[in-house]
Amino acid sequence: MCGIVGISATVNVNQLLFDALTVLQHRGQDAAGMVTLDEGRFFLRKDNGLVKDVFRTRHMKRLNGCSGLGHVRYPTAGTSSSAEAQPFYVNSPYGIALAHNGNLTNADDIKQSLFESDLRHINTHSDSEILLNVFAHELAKEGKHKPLAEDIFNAVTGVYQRCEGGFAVVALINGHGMVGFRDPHGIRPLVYGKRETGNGTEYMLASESVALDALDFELVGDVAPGEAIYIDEQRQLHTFQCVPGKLTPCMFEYVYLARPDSSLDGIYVYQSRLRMGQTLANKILREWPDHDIDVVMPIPDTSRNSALEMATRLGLPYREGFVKNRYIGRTFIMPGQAIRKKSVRQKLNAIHQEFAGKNVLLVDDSIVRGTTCEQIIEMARDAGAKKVYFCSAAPAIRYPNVYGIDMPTREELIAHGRTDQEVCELIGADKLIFQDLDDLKKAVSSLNQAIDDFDCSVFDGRYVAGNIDDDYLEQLASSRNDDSRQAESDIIDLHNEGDL
Ligand code: PIN
Repeated sequence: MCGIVGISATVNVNQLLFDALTVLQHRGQDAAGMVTLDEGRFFLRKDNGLVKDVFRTRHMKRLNGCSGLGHVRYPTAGTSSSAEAQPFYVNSPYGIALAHNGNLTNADDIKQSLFESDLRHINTHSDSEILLNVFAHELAKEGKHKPLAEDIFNAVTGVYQRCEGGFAVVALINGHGMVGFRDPHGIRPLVYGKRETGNGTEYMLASESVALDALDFELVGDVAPGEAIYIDEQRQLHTFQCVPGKLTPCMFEYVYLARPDSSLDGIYVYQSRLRMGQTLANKILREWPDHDIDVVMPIPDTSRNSALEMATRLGLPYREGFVKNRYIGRTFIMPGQAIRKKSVRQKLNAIHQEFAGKNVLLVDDSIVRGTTCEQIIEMARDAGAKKVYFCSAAPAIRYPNVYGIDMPTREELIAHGRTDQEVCELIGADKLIFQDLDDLKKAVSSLNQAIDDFDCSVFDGRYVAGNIDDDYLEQLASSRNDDSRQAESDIIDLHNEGDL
C-alpha cells in the first residue's frame, strides 16, 4: 500500500504536496518522493524515510513549479531501496513522471514485452517503472507532437489492455498536463477534488479524501474504475471511461488501511467501522447470548471506532486499557519479525486497574500474523484480567494480498490453514470471535448500495482481477520474505536519484 497525490495549481505546489503527503503518511512510512514541473523541467526528490525527514528546506527550495506529484511508499512487490522510491521518470515521449499505488500481477510478462517488443529497459524491481514505461510507450504510439485529451485517453486504454492487477496512478506529462487513472476493478482508491482561486480552478488527485480536506480542496468524486482524468496545461478537466469498469474496492481499506476521516467510493471509513462494530456485537448476541464480558476494550488505534459501537450495542462499558506510544511506527509495517515483536511492548502499555479481576473483550481491527495479539493478551493477563476474550472486526485473514498490500506470505498468516479454534489457542485467548465475511460485506455496502462486491481476497482467496495461480503466489512470497528484502536493501544503486 502506498499513498499518491497529484496537484495542478496556480502557485508553487511543493508545500501543498508536502502537506498532502504528511496527511497520507499512514499509507507508507518507508520512503517518500516528490516531483514538480517548472517551465519544462522536472525536479525530483525521493529517499527512504518519513516525509518530514526526506524533504529538507534545501530540497523544498528547489522543488519549483505549479504542478507536481507525491508518493509515500510502503514496500510491496520490489524492494525497499531508495532507488525504488517514487515518482519515477522517463524522458520519452515529452518527459513523464509517474507515481503509483498497487501491484501489477502480470509485471514479469509486461517487463519481457517491454524489452523484446518495445525495446525499453527496466532498471529496478518496481512495477511502477513498468507501468510508467507502458504508459510512455502507448503515448508514443499516438505519435503526436502535441497530444490531445483523446490521445492521452488512448494511451491509458493501452495501459488497461496490458496491465493486470490493482493500481491507482497519477502522472505528469511535460508540457501537457496531469493524468490520473484507476484499474478496471477500482481495487486501490483514487479521489479527485478542486479548489477555486482568484487565478482559476486548481485540481488535485489523491489516494484518500482526507488529503483534499487538509488542503481545502472540495471532493468532486472518486475516479471510476477504468476511467481516466486529465487536467491539461490550462487546467481544464477532461474525463473519459477508457474501458468498462466494475467497482470492487479493497475491503481492507475500510478495515484498516484508510484513515477514518476519509471517504472512499462514497463510504465514510469511520462509519463503516462503526457498522463493523454493530455487526460484530450482533454476532456475539446471537451466538453467545449468555456471555460474561465485563468490559469492551479497543487495541488502539484503528479498532476504537468498532469497539465503541460494540460496547454500546452490548450495553457494556467501553474502557481504554492500553495506552499507545504515538512515536513508534505501525508494527504491521515494520519489516522483520524480531523488530515487530520488540516494538509491541514499547508501543503499548496497560492500565492495570482497567483489567484487574475483569473479563475483558479486546477488540482489534484484524489478525494478520497473530504475534501482536498474542503479546497483548499476555499483557492483559499480566495486568490482572480474569478472562481475556478477543475479537476481530475483520474475518480471519487466510490468503496473501496481491493488489499492493504488504501482507505476509501464506505461511506467515496465523489463520492460514487453521480453524478459528486453533488460532484462538495459538494466541492464548479464552475465546476468539471473528467477524463473518457476509456481515462485513453487508456492514460496508449498506453505506453505498451501488457497491455490490468488494475485493475480499485476503479473507476468501478470490482474486477479483483474475489470473492468480499458485506459481504467482509462490513467487510473490519469495520476493516478500523478510530475508530477501534485507538482502536487496543492502545493495547500493548506481542510479539513485535521491538528491536534487
Ligand atoms: C494497528 C492496526 N492493526 C492492529 C493492524 C496484528 C495485526 N494488526 C493489524 C492489528 S494501528 S497481528 O491501529 O494502526 O495501530 O495479527 O499481525 O499480530
